[in-house]
Amino acid sequence: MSTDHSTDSAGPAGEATSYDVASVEAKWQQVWEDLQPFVADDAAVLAGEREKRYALTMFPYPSGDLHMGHAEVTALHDVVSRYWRFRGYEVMNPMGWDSFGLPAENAAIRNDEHPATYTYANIETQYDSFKKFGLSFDWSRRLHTSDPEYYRWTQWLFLRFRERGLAYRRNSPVNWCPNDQTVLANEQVVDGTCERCGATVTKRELTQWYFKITDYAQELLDDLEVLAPTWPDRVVTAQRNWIGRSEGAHVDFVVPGREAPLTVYTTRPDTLYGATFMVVAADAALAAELVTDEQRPAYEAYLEQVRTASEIERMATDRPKTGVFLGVHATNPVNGEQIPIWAADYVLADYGTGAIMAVPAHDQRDLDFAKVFDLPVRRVVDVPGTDDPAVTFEATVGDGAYVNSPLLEGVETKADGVRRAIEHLQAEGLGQGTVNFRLRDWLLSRQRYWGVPIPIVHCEACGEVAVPDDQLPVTLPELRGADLKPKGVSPLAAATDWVNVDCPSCGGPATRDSDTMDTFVDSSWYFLRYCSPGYTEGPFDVELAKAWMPADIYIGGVEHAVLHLLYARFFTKVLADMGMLDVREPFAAQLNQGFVINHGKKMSKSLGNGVNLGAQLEEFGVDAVRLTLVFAGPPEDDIDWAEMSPSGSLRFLQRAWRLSGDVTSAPDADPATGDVALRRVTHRTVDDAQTLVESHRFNVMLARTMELVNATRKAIDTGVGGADPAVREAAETVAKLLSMVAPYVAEEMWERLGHAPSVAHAPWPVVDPALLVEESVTAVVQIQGKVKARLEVAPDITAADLEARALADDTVVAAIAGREVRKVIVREPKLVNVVV
Ligand code: ANZ
Ligand code: ZN
Repeated sequence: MSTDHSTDSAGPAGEATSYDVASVEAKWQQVWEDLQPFVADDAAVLAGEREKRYALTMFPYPSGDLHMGHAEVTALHDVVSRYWRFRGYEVMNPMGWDSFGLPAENAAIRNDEHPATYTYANIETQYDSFKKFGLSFDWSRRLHTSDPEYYRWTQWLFLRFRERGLAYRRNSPVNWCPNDQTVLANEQVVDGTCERCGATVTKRELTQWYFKITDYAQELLDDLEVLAPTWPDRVVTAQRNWIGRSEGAHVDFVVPGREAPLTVYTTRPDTLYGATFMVVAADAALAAELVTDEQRPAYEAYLEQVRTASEIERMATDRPKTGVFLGVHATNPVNGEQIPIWAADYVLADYGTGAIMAVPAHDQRDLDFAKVFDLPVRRVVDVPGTDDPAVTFEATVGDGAYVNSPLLEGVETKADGVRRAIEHLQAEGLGQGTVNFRLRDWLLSRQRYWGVPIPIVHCEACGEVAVPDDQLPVTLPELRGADLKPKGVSPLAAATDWVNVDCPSCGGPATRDSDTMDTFVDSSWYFLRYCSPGYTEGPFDVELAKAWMPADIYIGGVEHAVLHLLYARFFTKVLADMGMLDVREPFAAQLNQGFVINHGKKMSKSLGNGVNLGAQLEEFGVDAVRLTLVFAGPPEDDIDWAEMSPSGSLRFLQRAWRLSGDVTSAPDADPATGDVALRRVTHRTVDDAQTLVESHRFNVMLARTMELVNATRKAIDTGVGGADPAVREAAETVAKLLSMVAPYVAEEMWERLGHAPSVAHAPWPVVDPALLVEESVTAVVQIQGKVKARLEVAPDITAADLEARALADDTVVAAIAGREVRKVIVREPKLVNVVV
């Protein structure tokens, strides 16, 4: 590759003033291949020789080659991983592929290729790209979830979960994607549409496998407190909302002529006197049971209408309320009133008890319904400053004095009212205080081909029979040439040779379960397999997992805030209960990167604004692209590639590299004999870099590295000169800091500075505290001649650095207040005057 970005011609001694990016990349790839500098040493961790750090990044789906998003997340991740290695930790930094699943299967169908062919070809492509990208992965731990050696243990885990009552089959209405022809977990339905393809999701009655994640609802919620300090707020909040704990009561309403009462779940038992009707979910079995013969035709017609409505329509709050009277009444337990029971679709069958008491005065949905069907509205809380909802048709929800509620006379707050009401209900045997969760059990079976076969056999005599452990894995049949298009039943069901088996229990004729598992099952434990990827006695070596877990950081996309992270937490808790782990949370800290966008928009095929990673690497080289991504801003922020300057990054890298050619002292020169001013800059930079990397401010760490490059250049050209040992110390520090982001040029510098074999093996610079106590000078920043800020800066700060420091200062930014900066006059090190 030619680098037309090297602006300088030959230097004074006729030496090259720029390096050739392509040949440097080729050279170091080979060295790393031979050295394998990043293989984690299990023995060192087991023996307690070194403290461990487990750096984890979300593993990719093998659909196509790597893109800018992968480049960003892995570039950020590599900073942390390399930094920990420098600091002397034994670092495990593994990578693998989430290689089962719908994306691969759909792409394979589109390209008329077998999913395995497509998947494994893409894995190789991505593997090569990762290597070229110079990442410090431990490739000896590579895994693919679609390998039988891996999914054997996914099946094994399923069977252990089943033994513990945590995996079970039941018949119920499920989310159905008519396009992918498969069921979806609640978590995969986004605003009523399929997360994968966007089709509107409908409901179907099917027998499916579930994981009983609801058994862990409270613990999954409670432990968010533990994670809150080190996990992004939005992830913690999303999980908390998804688990959706609410406190309320079950209240029993007697239905004359029916033995069992009609139980509702309510968060407002204090509004019982205002319950003027009841609503049962139209599609709940209860509605069909309660309806009178006379009302049955009307009910059935309505049910038909509800069934064809999508979940989005049903959940829309502004949608006109519909429903049908079931012909029966219930008795309000606090005042004995007979209130009508209706069926409607705004009550959901699978939440609470699938039935509610409607309090139209204080719940807008109920009020809208009452308005349509002309049902009574009775206010029971007089919220100050509001009018009667029966008149305004605006439900009130605030605190206020209870009215029309003999039991709650004198009570002033909602909290007290709820408490008093629950006490009364419990004392009278009319109800119970209770806790309700929005979280449902995790539906894990899928009617698709490219996944883990469920290791169950169905026998007429014995029922459901687990495939014995010694017969695992139940391998996925190849089905070459078979039609894998979605048909509503798994393609495996048609593979008679595979499906028909002898029952493992009685030996009679039986059939295999033909569903496959949701890919989120695979990714719920891959981080444990990395701890002992070749292990054959179980899913992972328990001792090694105990030694390496938890992952000390998990870096990846915020799109996994709910699904993957919740499932992985669930698996970890179950495995801890099985005695196989001694942590109950898998990921100690988490970082979500922003998106790489282009011209203000998300990159997409239809907009034609995609940026091709391969082309960027061709043009600017790996280091410049990585540096651009990491330098762009805080890791959580989006990066607009159109506003980036990878050519500027490359120019900076060339400048840094030139330092290594200007150092003339010997590799073992004692820095203590060098220039103190430059040493101060170097040591301050290292000290700050530690804090900055640990707080994930990688971009600022790079800015400081750039300042160090400037200071070193100044020392060489107009200061102590290249022979001073402090210049060597500074240049070596630049190489080390840069190696976390731009490993190729860093290696090249390191070698030119007389070291071998790799900067990855170099020790982290030891900060001398004596060099941190620094006489600094106070620089004054003025705007239009008025003093706005004072900065403590090094006496030898360059004009450019001082200007940058001034313009980045929070008070100065605030004082500029978005106005255009016309001119900046710098008198280093004491004055900056900004003209706006
Ligand atoms: C009476 C009431 C009066 C209610 C009032 C609210 C306000 P969260 O907080 O989400 O748990 N509800 C219960 N089951 C339902 C279902 N299957 N489908 C739709 N709505 C249902 O919400 C609980 C509240 O949502 C319950 O409290 C119930 O309405 C409704 F002034 O009961 B409430
Ligand atoms: Zn049998």
